[in-house]
Amino acid sequence: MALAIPLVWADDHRLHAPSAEIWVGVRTPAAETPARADAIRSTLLEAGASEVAATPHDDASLEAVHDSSLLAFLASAWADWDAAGLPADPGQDQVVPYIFPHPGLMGGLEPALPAATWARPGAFCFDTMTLIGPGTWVAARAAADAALTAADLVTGGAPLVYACCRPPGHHVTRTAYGGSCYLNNAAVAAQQLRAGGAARVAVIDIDAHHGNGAQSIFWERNDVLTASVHIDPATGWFPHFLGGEAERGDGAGLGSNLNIPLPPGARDGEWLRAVDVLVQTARSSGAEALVLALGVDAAGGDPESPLDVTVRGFREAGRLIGQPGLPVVVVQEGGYDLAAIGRLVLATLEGLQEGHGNA
Ligand code: SP5
Ligand code: ZN
Repeated sequence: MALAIPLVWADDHRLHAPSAEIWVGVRTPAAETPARADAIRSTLLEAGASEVAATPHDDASLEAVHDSSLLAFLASAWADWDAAGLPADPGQDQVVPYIFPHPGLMGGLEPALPAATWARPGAFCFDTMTLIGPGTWVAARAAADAALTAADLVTGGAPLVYACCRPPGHHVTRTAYGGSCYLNNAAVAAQQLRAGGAARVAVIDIDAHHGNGAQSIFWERNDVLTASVHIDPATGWFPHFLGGEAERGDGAGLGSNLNIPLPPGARDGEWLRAVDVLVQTARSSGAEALVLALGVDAAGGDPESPLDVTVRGFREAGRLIGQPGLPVVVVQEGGYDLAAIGRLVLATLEGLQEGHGNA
């Protein structure tokens, strides 16, 4: 049976091709590469998926979840870096932060935007691994457009749509980027579903890493439930400072955030029980539509996580998420095993279609 879930695609993802990540001060090979999305696309097309081109959306859709100062920084960061001569001296051709307005530095004072071009990235970026090159903004914008296009299709009545977003997005907060992410595609999609008339939406994040971005963006809101299963950051994994089960939201959003951290080596059984809890929580929250932040880096063999989920596990996760019969916007997040990424995404989408029974 051909895959009935359409693939929303933007060629412009290839314009973002970071040559490295700076990790503990060392230049290491980039894990988040153009080959990832190209591998997923060819697997899905082979499985008979139809392809829809991402359509451009205006900045209002981004401003609903991101500060305009973050958007303005991202849009001009590389051009500013280049204009400041940094590619020639000291010889860094991508935007990398070096000083951060750490809360312990500022003591509660509001940081002003630094005059020096090389000091500005730290005001918006929380790690050293998320580099900006000449095509990063156009690519990140295209990924958000893919998520928005998928959300529009779902608002228009499509039951299940997959957006092949790259670069990924789930680590980005309202004001700060990092974790190989620049714009929070899943949050943008959730907000777009709300604007399209869904009274409540749930973001279910099964990427191996904590979905700290949507957690933060919707922290005080109860119209968007955020729920994430991930490698326990307390066992030594990114994003290190967030992702514990005590984080439940605040104010009106208290109880509308759910984290299920798992230990290294967790396999299908434990992971699927957690996925099921996320799905049941989304269902009982009254969500009328779901956003699935689909990272496949929880798979055994992925270089960026010690979780040990199989292809069958991902298929079953898809089935569980499809079962409530809610419309789902699927947004691509991580997954770094190039040999496996296509079949992991395909298995999840096949499971989703099967569980939904209505694609
Ligand atoms: C979207 C997504 O999955 N982002 C996760 C990024 C987590 N990266 C953490 C990298 C930690 C250091 N890895 C060492 C290998 C350096 N190439
Ligand atoms: Zn991840």
